[in-house]
Amino acid sequence: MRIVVLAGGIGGARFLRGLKRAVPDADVTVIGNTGDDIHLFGLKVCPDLDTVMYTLGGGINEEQGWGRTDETFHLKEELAAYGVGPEWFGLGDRDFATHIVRTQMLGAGYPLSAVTEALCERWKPGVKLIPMTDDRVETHVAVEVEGERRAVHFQEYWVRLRASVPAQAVVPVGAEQAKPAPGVLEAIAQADVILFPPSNPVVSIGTILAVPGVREAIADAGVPVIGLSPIVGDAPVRGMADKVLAAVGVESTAAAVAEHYGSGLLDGWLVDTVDAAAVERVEADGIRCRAVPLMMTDVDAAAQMAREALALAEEVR
Ligand code: GDP
Ligand code: FO1
Ligand code: CA
Repeated sequence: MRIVVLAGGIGGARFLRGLKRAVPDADVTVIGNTGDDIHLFGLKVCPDLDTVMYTLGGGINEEQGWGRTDETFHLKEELAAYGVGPEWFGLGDRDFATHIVRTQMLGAGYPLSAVTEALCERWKPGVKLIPMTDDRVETHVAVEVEGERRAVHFQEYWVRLRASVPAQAVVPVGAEQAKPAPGVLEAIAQADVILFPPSNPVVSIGTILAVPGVREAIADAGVPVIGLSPIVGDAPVRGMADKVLAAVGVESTAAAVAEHYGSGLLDGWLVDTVDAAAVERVEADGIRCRAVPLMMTDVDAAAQMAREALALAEEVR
């Protein structure tokens, strides 16, 4: 079975680990969000690609959900001693190596997709991980700080500001000109099922869908497209997705997120059992909906969610 998954960071990665356990022999292609990417200290950092790679490769810091296990921060401290920041973004020593290798290969002329493949030779994530595009796309957030409207990089909004200032707009800068990376449209066209894991609908999956051709390819693939809600009990399970949903005028409920994707894109939607009341509303919109446990408390729980998603795919096929 060929499965395509559009993934952000933590939510996407943890779901993928469950999917691999549920269907170990499936051929899984992951289209990763690169809108969170940031250049720091002259290095290209790809948080969502790395979170997927480290989580599936066994190198992730489990508690944090991002960054490396067994990490130290000597380099960051030395940079700070020179007064070189930003101090608000925690790059560890082990993680730095990934960004150095990536930046070196990009400098030598390799596209990000080839670099990602090379990094995955070490981590062996058991999936084909492709960035959504080889072109530069950077999510910026329009905020108002002290009465003045300005745009900040997504990481500054998320990590430094902790989404504590209202987001007025979320813009994937460069997306309109971006081309899907090699293999993205091919994987979608050849998929037996397409899954939206419980990733951020705006700044993870929304950004991938903003790359011209991706949304159309998914709609035209003619195979079940199944999503899992990242919103449980009217709030994000982790993080601040409610803030960026508000910026695009979507309420923070499992049903509203399904409607945001729409029946033109989604065939099936899983909500958590606590949101069972949403099933009727989602189905009224023409999207088949089931309420099942959606908390990824461990890999087995994530695997069970993957099984439910694949079962729903068979139901709508
Ligand atoms: P990020 O790039 O690290 O923010 O990760 P993603 O975009 O892939 O996923 C973020 C989303 O995952 C958040 O909106 C969370 O609500 C959601 N999420 C995290 N853990 C869980 C979980 O156990 N269950 C569900 N349903 N959603 C989760
Ligand atoms: N998230 C944080 O909240 N604080 C950090 O200092 C931080 C550093 C960091 C370094 C590498 C990396 O791959 C991810 C990192 N993240 C950090 C997570 C990440 O940037 C965001 O949580 C996601 O991009 C949000 O979607
Ligand atoms: Ca992310």
